[in-house]
Amino acid sequence: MPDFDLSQAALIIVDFQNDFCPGGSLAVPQGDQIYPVVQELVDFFASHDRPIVFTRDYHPVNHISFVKRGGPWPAHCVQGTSGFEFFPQLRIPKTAAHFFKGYLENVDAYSGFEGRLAAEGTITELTLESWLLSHDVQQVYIAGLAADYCVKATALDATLAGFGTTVITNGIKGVNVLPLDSDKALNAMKKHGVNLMEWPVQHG
Ligand code: VGL
Ligand code: ZN
Repeated sequence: MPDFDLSQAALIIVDFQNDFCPGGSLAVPQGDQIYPVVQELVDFFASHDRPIVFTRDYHPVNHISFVKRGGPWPAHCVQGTSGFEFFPQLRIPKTAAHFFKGYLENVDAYSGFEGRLAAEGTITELTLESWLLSHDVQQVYIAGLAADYCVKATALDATLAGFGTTVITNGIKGVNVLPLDSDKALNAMKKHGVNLMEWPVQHG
């Protein structure tokens, strides 16, 4: 077990959804392989009673980022489809907070900090930044998909908002539209003050 001061830390799991995993419509190569690390992170933060946040793409069928609208991506994470759902094996604590993003037809959003709290079947006005601050969070640990898009955007926004930010390098995978995109993303994050950490997996 890693032993560091978690007393003001939260975990953010970015977009670990079926459509970003092998078999999904916008599959991140080996996206499913982050599962053991993600689950251990979730269980570790849960066992220390620390806040856990899940962000998810929640796109309408006609979302602006889709190819049919002139955007760069195939349709993915569409509201009401299985592609939107979490990676099936993932066990999610009941106390976790859920943030949805990209839910308006004409607005795309990569960063979880552009999301809003989804609670009791509705999307509220509450931003991730306000939610974290109201839970006295000063450090965030981030894993999920995709390293070169939503993880990167979330980590950069976290540092901009003043959170100590650590990305778990073995808990992310990139789309790599170009082969070096994930390496570039890691370098950009480092340059902006994001810490990179490999999570010591117990049984992965
Ligand atoms: C993402 C492309 C389009 C991501 C979301 O979660 O990284 N990438 N929408
Ligand atoms: Zn998307």
